[in-house]
Amino acid sequence: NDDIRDREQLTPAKTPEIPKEAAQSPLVLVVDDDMFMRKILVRYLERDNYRVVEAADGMEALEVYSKNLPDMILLDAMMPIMDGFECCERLHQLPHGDHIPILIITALDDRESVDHAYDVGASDYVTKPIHWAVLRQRVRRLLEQANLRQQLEAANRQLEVLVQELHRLVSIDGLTQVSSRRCFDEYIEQECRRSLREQQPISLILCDIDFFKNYNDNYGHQAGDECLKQVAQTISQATNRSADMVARYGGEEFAIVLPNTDTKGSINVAIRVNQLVQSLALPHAYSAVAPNITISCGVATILPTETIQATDLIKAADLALYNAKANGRNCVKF
Ligand code: GH3
Ligand code: MG
Ligand code: MG
Ligand code: MG
Repeated sequence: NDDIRDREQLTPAKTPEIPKEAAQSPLVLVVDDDMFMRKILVRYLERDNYRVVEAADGMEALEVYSKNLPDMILLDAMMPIMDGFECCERLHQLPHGDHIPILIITALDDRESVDHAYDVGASDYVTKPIHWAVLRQRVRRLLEQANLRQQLEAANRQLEVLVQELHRLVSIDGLTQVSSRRCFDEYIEQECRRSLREQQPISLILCDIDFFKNYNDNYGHQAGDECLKQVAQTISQATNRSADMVARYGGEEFAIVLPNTDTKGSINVAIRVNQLVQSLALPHAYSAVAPNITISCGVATILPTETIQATDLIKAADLALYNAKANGRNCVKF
């Protein structure tokens, strides 16, 4: 029953239109223990411009597959030692094998065999004697589907890269490379909720550059931008826990979120930040407080409750910053 239904089709007058011109035509693995059957399949496929590799049994199929990584497989069901069903299952477990299209070719057309073929992951099923017109369309269809799937996967990977890039763009402040305001807003809410659950204090430091308008007006906006970058970097260096977040809160204001940090700890961080910025020694001849760039810091700590939350923490830090400005600048207020 390994016969061909229409032997005349072996030598058709018409030139085949399958497949289209491609840089490299698809590679098909033909697995059949019947050499005659194999040769006919190979001939048909080659006539349709496919490249073909062969295997005479299940074990050989696994080897040839791994060596050549074909684009699809025509797999005979009834073979000694390892039948097509087991071979199909094993092929899917090989590297790159999970989505390989497998077309099972068999004389078995009882319901159990058909179900078995699909259960072990065959893409499709054709019965012997082979109807070549149907087989070639199935081969083409399966290769098209596999191709579409690959394109879809590639598009998905590109999309993932774009989403990551987009996420980076909205999370990081473009000028200073610290976290963005948007990121800060999300993070402080999230960490306040965590602090509430874990009954831990959370602190916030708001830093504002002193007399920065004067700096811009006298040194120029570009020098101002450069100064912002350096101050942002310095503030980042002053924090050391991975949960600490430095963000650009506004134009020349930076926020430092300090989860699990009490008043004493956060004041220490603020003092360190204030001193590090001073020791940067960026000249600022137009500051009324020092001959170099300085910052004022407002510190606040809360132990969140159902009613005391992120907005209260921000309000308190903002008020402390106002006090630091009112108290002569270049200082830390709580
Ligand atoms: P104070 O000590 O009270 O904070 O005085 P100040 O001059 O720093 O405060 P003010 O809020 O009046 O000025 C802030 C300035 O920060 C105004 C604006 O030109 C400048 N600024 C805000 N964002 C940027 C920025 O992205 N780049 C530059 N170069 N300057 C900025
Ligand atoms: Mg067989
Ligand atoms: Mg300001
Ligand atoms: Mg300022």
